[in-house]
Amino acid sequence: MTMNTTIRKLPTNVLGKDYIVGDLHGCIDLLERLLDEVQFNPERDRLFSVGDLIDRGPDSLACLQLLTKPWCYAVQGNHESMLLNFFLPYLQNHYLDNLDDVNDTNFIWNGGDWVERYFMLDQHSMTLEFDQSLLLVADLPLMWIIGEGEQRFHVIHAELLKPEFNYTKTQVWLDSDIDQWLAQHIIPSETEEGIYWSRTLMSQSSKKRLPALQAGLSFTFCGHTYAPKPRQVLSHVCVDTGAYLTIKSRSNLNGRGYGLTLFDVKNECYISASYQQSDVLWCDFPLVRPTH
Ligand SMILES: [Mn+2]
Repeated sequence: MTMNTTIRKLPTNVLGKDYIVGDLHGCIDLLERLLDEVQFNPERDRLFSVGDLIDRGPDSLACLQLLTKPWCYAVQGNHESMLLNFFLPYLQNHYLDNLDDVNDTNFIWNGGDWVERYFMLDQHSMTLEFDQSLLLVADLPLMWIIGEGEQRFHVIHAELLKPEFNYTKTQVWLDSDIDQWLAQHIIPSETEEGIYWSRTLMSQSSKKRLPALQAGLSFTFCGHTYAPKPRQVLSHVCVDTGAYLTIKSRSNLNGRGYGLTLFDVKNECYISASYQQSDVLWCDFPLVRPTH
């Protein structure tokens, strides 16, 4: 169930920089380190979140409160979708009998247990600050389109795959399809869920090699499927590098890679911060463009 099926558009940022942040999952402190490092200017710069702001990490509510900032834009991830499904009866009735009644849902098992902190049993409701954030989540679009022509890019949570995708005949949605969705204010229902759930392109288990570039599709920043570093597949640029994984020391995370990634669209580079390193890592990431 999705509360909001909209697709929204913004002009190119001619004054400042646009940054894309990977799946936050509550890791607000890593984001603060990164914004400090790039000297983020809230007057001129913009921050785009690929969704999954909540669950698993230390402070999900603080991540949702980013949505009150005029410089922050986000899309709905599958975790926000699960949150909305979980609270759908509450959004309609403004009454919560008991959180335990719904504790067997996927939402709680996937890291949503943080919401229990904001439950007020005696009033059969959530706290005011939680309610305010929940309404902001319900208003999130599934996709942002930014700019025109060569400057254009998109922000989604997962992938822009057509339902009939297979590896021999590449089928991803193109700018022309997306422009139609925008004009009609709707994303086709058979596509909508894939935009925040699909892992076909980014799945590490996939042995098939797909080209970086898809003609006709502008750069599309996404998250959802983590890897040690960002990567480009069919014009999708996945910036989820598993921020929450670095909370606990894990042997397979030794060495650089993993953490929270902040991508600078204009300069085609990114920085990443992890709970296991005190310094941040800067890397160039030249996007693959069509050759003329
Ligand atoms: Mn996700």
